[in-house]
Amino acid sequence: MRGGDIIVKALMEIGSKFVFGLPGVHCLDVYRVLCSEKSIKHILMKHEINAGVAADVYGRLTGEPGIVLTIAGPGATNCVTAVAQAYAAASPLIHISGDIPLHPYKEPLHGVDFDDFLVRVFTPITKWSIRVKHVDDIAPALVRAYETSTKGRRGPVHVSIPIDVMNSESESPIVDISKPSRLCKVGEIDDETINRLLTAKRPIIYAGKNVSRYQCEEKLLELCEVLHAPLIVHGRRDGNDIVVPYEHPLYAGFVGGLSHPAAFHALKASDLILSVGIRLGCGEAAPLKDAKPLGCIHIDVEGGAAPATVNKIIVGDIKETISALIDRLKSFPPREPDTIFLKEIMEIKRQTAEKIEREIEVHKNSSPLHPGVIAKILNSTLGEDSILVLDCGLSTFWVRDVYKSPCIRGVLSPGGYGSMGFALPASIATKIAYPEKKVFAAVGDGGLLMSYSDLPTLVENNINVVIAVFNDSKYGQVWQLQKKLFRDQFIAVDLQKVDFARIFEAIGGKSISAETFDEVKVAFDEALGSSRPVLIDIKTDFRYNAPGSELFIQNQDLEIGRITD
Ligand SMILES: Cc1ncc(C[n+]2csc(CCOP(=O)(O)OP(=O)(O)O)c2C)c(N)n1
Ligand SMILES: [Mg+2]
Repeated sequence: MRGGDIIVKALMEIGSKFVFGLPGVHCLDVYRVLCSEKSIKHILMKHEINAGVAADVYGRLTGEPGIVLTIAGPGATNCVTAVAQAYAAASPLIHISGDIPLHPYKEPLHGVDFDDFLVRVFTPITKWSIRVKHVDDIAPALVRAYETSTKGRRGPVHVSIPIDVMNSESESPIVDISKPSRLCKVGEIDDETINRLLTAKRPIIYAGKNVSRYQCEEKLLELCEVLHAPLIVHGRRDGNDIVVPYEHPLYAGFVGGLSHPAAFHALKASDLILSVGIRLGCGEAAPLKDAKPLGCIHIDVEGGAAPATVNKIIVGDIKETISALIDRLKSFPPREPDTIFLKEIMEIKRQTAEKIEREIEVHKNSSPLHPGVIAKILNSTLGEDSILVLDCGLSTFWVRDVYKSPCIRGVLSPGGYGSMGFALPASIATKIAYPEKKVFAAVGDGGLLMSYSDLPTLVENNINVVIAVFNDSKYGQVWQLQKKLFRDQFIAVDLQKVDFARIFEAIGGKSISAETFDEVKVAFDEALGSSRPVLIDIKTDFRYNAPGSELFIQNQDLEIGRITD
């Protein structure tokens, strides 16, 4: 067996069904095997960053590592942004790259001066980065890669395989590859924990992205219902880390760099926080400092340095631990809900939505279209069978603020790393992971210009997603920042008017151009009913700042990172 055979066999053993990749000389031996091995489908991406984003999103949605395959040097480094984003998003991903030979000259093809430079590039943005030195070490490395990326806090790993290692024959007769177990213990729930939860007057649940990475939003909501506890989730500018049905009577909203007033009130007025899937030691955990007077009970897949307010840490598999907690709680008489507290939160939630609604209503017939008006149409167009994928920009902030997901996992966004160019490759992976869902991507013209090398991928594979381009010929979000900070002076925010509809037509896709409310509505319905990928090019206005900037509570320290102590 050659290196390529071992890699493909190992991928099959760990259950991989898709590889997002782009070939070249340093990884050609894998492609030789993929020619005949049909149980793994290779999706040819046209830029490695898009391949990496697709693998990240596949991992986020399925809990199984997304696989990205690149050549050495430029192929691998083109993937850096995507891998870093997967790390920030705790997304399981295995990046396999070809690599320069074991003992190269300086400046070899696709290399620089150090034979281990890729290992070093990927070390700070992965859970594990390794250069495999012998063909017999490939299988153990990939098995360990699987285990590392899926255990505890999930994340990306990078395995680089020098071309001479990949192209050599294994001399050992049996290549032992077996999928490692992912079993994680159930967290221990003691009587005191139960007692505290049942006797607190205003407990709330604060949930972070590990809930989503372990696909246990349903269990989380059940826990909220058993405790009559409002749910707040960690959120980002680009969207929330966890998505539950917006109208759920216990869902208050998000806290983070921007906090929804209802969620903020819930946090401040609560007397006990049950935090679930929050990573200790990072900004996500900062709201735990507000846990007063009874402190915080914390459940996650790993421990860490906690603020003094956290007085109980339970480490275990999130789903199993929540289930065990629900079972214990149900064996006691239910706690009495604090109806005044719950009503207050829901009233603030209602009023906030109403304010956003009023602003949109005023602009319903403005031209070019207000991004919020477009976002509102989505509320009546998308449903429980849809996943909305956001990019990063002013227009998608509007969608974030206006769209009310009717279901769990109904919205996907880049997360804290916040890279533009997410929505297109993410929508490709979303449709591959959930072929039965309708997938709708909302992206700015700037975001699409960063990723549009993979528009042909939609057509080639007939991936029937909808790509809605909010085309304002601007880096709208940066224009808004400059308007506020530079007193109406602007630089580097104008974009050439690009006719994306014609570009997509030229690639062989179906396009619709829309400029009015009615045209957009008709276009959305038509596109969502199509069996082909459809791009909708919508002329939009960049002059309306997202409501979040005024209505939501801003915390600069959490938004950008630590500024002051
Ligand atoms: C890779 C990357 N580069 C730069 C930025 C900074 N940035 C954030 S939003 C934005 C403008 C986005 O423009 P567009 O996609 O057209 O959306 P709009 O704001 O116009 O709606 C920029 C440049 C970023 N987030 N990611
Ligand atoms: Mg724009």
